[in-house]
Amino acid sequence: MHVTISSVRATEILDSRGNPTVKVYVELSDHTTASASVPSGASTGENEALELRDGDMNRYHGKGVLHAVANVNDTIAPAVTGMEAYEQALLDRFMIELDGTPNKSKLGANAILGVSMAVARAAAASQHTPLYQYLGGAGARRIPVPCMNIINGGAHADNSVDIQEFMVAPIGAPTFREGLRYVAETFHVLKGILKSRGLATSVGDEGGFAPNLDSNEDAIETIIQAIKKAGYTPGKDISIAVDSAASSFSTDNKSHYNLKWSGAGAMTSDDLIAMAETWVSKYPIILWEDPLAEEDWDGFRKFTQRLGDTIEVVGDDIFVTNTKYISRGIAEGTANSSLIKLNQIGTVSETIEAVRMCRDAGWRYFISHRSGETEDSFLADFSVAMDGGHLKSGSASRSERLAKYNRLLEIEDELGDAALYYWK
Ligand code: 2PG
Ligand code: MG
Repeated sequence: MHVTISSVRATEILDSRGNPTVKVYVELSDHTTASASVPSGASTGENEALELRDGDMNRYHGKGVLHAVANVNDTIAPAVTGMEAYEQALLDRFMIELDGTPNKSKLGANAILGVSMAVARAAAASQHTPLYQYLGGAGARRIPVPCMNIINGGAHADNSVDIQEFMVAPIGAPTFREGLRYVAETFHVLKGILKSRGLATSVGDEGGFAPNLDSNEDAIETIIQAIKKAGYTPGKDISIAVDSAASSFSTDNKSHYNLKWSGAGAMTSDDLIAMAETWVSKYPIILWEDPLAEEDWDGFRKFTQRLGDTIEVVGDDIFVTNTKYISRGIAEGTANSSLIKLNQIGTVSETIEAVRMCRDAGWRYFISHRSGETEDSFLADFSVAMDGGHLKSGSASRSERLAKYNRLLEIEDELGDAALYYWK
């Protein structure tokens, strides 16, 4: 059956930080309708696809997205109307060519991705198939381990912690639902511990607490205390994942760093690697993202040589979900996993290609939200479709974070006995 795109329309909405973003509505020839909203990062990689912002200082301090909206309504919509709705790869390829730049800077990755996601969702609905099955096939039945970011630092919070994210991963839970409970309970216990120490329990951009701790290491020790107090065994029930987002405290984007917020001061790549080795030997850390800055390819490789057999080493800002950089990483042994963010590359199909490249190389991949999010839960379905095994969608507060976790609960219920959940 031929189902075609009959209309596409975009509008400007606000994300979880109160900044404008793009929402796209699609209608198909069989009258199916769907919409999708685009997320936005704060600690962005230099080589990400371009997020088109108006720069008009009279609106939202320059952050408006009316140009991106107009690009959808005036350029993309007329061009894709009449195209096959089920041919996601062709649609995405067509939009990439319509833009014609290497980083989607003409139409904006926010414009293109909104259409790409909305069409995928509409196509799934048109086939009466859940989005995770439409994108992942009948075998899509593994629910990812939720890596819940319960202490926020770096560019996501105004506190004394340099490392951007400290996540808890319920690796020993029997199901996603139970895993989510393990880490949500840990989040609540952590709140009590912070309170008892007279520390702030207000939250950062991703819903984790953002206290002024004594040191970066204090964050890990406090989390371990919370895991135990919640009745779980660190390393068995719940392990720890870290995202340094090291570009945000690098002074040259290469090999020099300044852990400025905590006051720990200047460090080299080698110092950071040595610190990580100590932490990994002392604490139940299973994953470390962006331990070094995005141009520190040598440092990254050294880090992976030293710790890659023990933990998952994830590149985010260095790979920006782009097969060009991931392939270099694979060739050079830069990491053993890539972060996967839809808006870093700008279409659903290219994101799937990045995942495929990781899988083919025996790498892992870590599906991720952005620090600026919306109530859209596309990511939850996407993570199940990609069989990624783990995702990060922030903490157990802020509804834009929970929208994804709640959708995963729904998917697990829907799959019933067919659902799989495990850390590997
Ligand atoms: C990251 C992300 C998401 P941002 O660094 O991994 O947690 O942050 O969206 O700000 O890039
Ligand atoms: Mg990151």
